Amino acid sequence: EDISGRHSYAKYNNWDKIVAWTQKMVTKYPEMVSRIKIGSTVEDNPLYILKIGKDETRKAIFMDCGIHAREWIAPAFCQWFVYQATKSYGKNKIMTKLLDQMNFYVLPVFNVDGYIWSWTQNRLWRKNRSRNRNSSCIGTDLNRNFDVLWNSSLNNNNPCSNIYRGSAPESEKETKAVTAFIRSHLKSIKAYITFHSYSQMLLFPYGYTTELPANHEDLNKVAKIGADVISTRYETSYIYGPIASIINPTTGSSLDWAYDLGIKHTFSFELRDKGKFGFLLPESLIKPTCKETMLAVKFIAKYILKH
Ligand code: ING
Ligand code: ZN
Repeated sequence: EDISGRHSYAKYNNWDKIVAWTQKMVTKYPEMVSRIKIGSTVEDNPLYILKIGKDETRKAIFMDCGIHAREWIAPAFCQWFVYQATKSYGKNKIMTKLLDQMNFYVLPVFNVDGYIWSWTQNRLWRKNRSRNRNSSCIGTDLNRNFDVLWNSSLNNNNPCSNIYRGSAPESEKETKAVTAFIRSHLKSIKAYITFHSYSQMLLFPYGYTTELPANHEDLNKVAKIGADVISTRYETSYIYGPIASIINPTTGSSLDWAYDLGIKHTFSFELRDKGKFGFLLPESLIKPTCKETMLAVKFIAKYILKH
């Protein structure tokens, strides 16, 4: 990958470029963007959230990208989202209305240490980079580390597994930082959206059971329209449904945790593609992927504003 050169929305950006970019966005849009350090990683990298919008008391949507290191299209989307939101404020009617009435909290890279590792050492790394007791294997799967049926027999307890749950619920600094932030903003946060790749799916709770949540009809409707709207741009086909039935039963995920905490609209995107390139999605597909995804995210935001 190209380590030199400038930040670009049409390229994958390494961590240093993303950090510089967060600062640039604050400088460029001081009225609309602020950077919040919610914690740091094992390797002492900062966890930054960009807050887009104007004040605290309104509705908010929390979005995170890059909980898994190798899913590079996800951080690329979070950057694109911030870029489009700020750029179209005052120009695009819908985005202006959204930003006038709600805040977006965007965590562009959740798993910073893993992301750096995927750039420098192992492109297909998934977990974070924390050391494990009594094992030489490294890393916890942050999306199995949340305090939601963490202890179930479904959740993997082998530190060498790619889906290792960690030593305890919220054992990881990254998980703790995110849960603390969400808990302390729970009054305003009306939706939680987490971005992964790949498979082209729009998922919602539950992962931990095949039982349906109380507002299933509502979630299913929003996901259906979200998937439909994605297809309008490039005919990209998405499937949608509850994690447990669409993928498989999964405990300890951020999506279920946020839902059971009380955020009744939680969604997980599996972005492009369906496996031709998989995690190694070519840079030429970043923009189209971001553009179509933006349509669904805007739809969800509009829905949240109305309800
Ligand atoms: N897939 C997700 C994973 O963590 C997922 C699927 C999403 C499960 C949300 C639970 C909640 O396994 C990828 N590709 O990481
Ligand atoms: Zn993932």
